[in-house]
Amino acid sequence: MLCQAVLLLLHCFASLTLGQYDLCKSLVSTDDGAVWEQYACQPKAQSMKDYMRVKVDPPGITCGNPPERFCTLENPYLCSDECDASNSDLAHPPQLMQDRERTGRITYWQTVTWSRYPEPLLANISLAWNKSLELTDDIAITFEYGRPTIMVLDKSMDHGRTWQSYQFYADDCLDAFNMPPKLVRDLLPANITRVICTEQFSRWVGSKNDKNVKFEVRERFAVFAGPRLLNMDSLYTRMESMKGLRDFFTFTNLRLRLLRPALGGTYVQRDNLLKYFYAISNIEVPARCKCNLHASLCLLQEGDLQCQCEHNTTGQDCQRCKKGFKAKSWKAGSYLPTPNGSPNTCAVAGAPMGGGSKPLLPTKDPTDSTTTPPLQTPRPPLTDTLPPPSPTPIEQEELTSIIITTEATPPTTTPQPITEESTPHPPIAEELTSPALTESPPPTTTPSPTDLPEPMDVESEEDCECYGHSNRCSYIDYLNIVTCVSCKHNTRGQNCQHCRLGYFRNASAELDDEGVCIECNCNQMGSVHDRCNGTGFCQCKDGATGSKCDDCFPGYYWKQGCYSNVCDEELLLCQNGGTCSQNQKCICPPEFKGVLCQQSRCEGDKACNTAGTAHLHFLAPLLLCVLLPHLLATLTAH
Ligand SMILES: *[C@@H]1O[C@H](CO)[C@@H](O)[C@H](O)[C@H]1NC(C)=O
Ligand SMILES: *[C@@H]1O[C@H](CO)[C@@H](O)[C@H](O)[C@H]1NC(C)=O
Ligand SMILES: *[C@@H]1O[C@H](CO)[C@@H](O)[C@H](O)[C@H]1NC(C)=O
Ligand SMILES: *[C@@H]1O[C@H](CO)[C@@H](O)[C@H](O)[C@H]1NC(C)=O
Ligand SMILES: *[C@@H]1O[C@H](CO)[C@@H](O)[C@H](O)[C@H]1NC(C)=O
Ligand SMILES: *[C@@H]1O[C@H](CO)[C@@H](O)[C@H](O)[C@H]1NC(C)=O
Ligand SMILES: [Ca+2]
Repeated sequence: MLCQAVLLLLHCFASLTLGQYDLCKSLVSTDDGAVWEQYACQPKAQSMKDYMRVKVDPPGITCGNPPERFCTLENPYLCSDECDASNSDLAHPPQLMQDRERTGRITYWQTVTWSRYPEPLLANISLAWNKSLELTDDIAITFEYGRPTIMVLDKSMDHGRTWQSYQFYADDCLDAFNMPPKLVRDLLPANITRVICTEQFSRWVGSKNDKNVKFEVRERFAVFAGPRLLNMDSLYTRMESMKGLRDFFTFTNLRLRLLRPALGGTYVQRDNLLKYFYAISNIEVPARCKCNLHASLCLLQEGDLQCQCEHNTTGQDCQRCKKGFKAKSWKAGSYLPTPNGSPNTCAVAGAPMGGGSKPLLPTKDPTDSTTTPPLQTPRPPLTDTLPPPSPTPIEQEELTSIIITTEATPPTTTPQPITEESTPHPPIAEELTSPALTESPPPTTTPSPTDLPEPMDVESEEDCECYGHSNRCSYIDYLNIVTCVSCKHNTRGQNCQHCRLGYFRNASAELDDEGVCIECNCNQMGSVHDRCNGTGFCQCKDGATGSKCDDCFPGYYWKQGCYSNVCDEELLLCQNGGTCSQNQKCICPPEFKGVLCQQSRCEGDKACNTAGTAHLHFLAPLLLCVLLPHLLATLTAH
């Protein structure tokens, strides 16, 4: 009965904490007694911002020395904030890109403003780990006052000796990099490692609406594992077979090259350069240590992350055999065959080369208590951010048989907090600076009427040019401009020379034509908003395409908007004889269930014999009871 209780407990822990390739070895009972089985294993995904070293360039790019005032793009007249490096409440040092913001206040690194326009405002952010890492989810960089209109993400795989571009970002890719704009989802599986330029994260949408610039890892994984990453086996299989795929996600350093700040959807207005700068509040890098599938733990030691190598390998990345083992027998572990992979253990010097996927037989009596490792208690997730994309549950039979784990000790060193949390900003009186005369077009967000003097009607006709869309002008003393009022025919602007939002310019009509502005007519379900660009193209939601966003990309189906295919004939095949209905669902034969009919309905040992796991039935409850004292000791010690 006790044994059953422990089994139950094990069950719970296992299903909470174990994913695929989480274990390097386990003790299994066979006809010959208990033996160690070895598996390919990898550490869990973590939030790597905790371990990164940040450097910004050029020197003097961080604001506050000397203290400087800055404005915002949304309201260029409101310049109430100040950056002062000598005052901890008003300083914006680089560490604020990686802090945990425990007080709930958003903290950010900020640069000087673009006061030296037209000289470009350039900044480099270098992130170093001194450890090979593998991305497990999207990199997300959060910009607080608008995303840059041009930037590049670079990576290095050799500790910064050589660099390569990872992704280009621009509001106009052709103009900035002479590259056609692309989306990850447009890439074919064979091209998924292609370096692209994307416009998705650089266009002006307001500084509050979308603050993140991403490097899309999840979307690339989804090409192989399906939209919800359910078919991880397929991804892991590709990792082994597709040249360059694993390396594509591997890095030791990252570098952001910021080349032009947010401009607020228009061009640079030279008379108010205090609203142009970069501000980053967070850099999220979800990744795992690269340990060549030879370690399930990666710990901070002497300031650096280190794989805790198994399979008689050693080195920071478990990249060679331990002393006393044949150097030439080293091989990275393999994800194949699924689900446990191959450990490719190092061969003892003097012994024939081996390894492969065959489990190694034990050399010691596992019941000898001195060699029996303690049960590892479940580690709490290290981050509260993105979960590792490894949802494949371990088979039930396996759970009950896997007891054991690595010999490594749990982390004792935890990352130090980077800075002391500074106290919140004291409220600063809002203040208007002297008004700036804007070059046309005027900003779409005008200062609130209560802040501005009333415009006066203009009597003289001569300054009032409205291209026939209005016959009335106002003089705004405050801005010293004459502007048309009540522009008709869906026009707007100082001279009614622009189209209202939601309309675009009719190329074949003169400026004074009543039909000069054509309605965008964006499909409500398919587009992000009802505005379009100068040639009538709407901005489409994920999956939608066409000038009005009323079509779907391949791999998506239309149902009041575009949704990713649940199944198709290519990558998302319904399994076990299921048929795909309108790309929306698999119709499964009665014995199978799951999105892709991948799961058998029969549970447990009710006449469902799956090859490969059969030997695990040999697990003797006796073994568990032998280990019970250890289990209980470990459990109660926490
Ligand atoms: C950023 O890094 C690149 C590549 O090393 C270098 O060419 C450039 O001068 C750097 N820019 C700044 C502002 O330091
Ligand atoms: C990087 O890590 C290696 C291995 O842990 C260590 O020997 C080396 O000193 C580290 N280098 C730096 C610059 O921290
Ligand atoms: C994908 O690669 C093929 C050849 O490898 C090429 O013809 C095609 O244009 C590529 N597609 C994209 C979207 O880069
Ligand atoms: C590693 O080497 C040690 C010492 O020779 C041996 O006891 C152990 O079983 C080996 N482990 C593996 C996974 O081969
Ligand atoms: C564009 O302008 C031309 C010339 O005035 C006019 O004939 C045409 O109808 C306009 N197009 C639309 C879609 O309004
Ligand atoms: C509008 O967008 C379409 C599709 O993205 C593009 O081909 C066209 O050049 C754009 N027009 C302008 C004026 O930006
Ligand atoms: Ca922060």
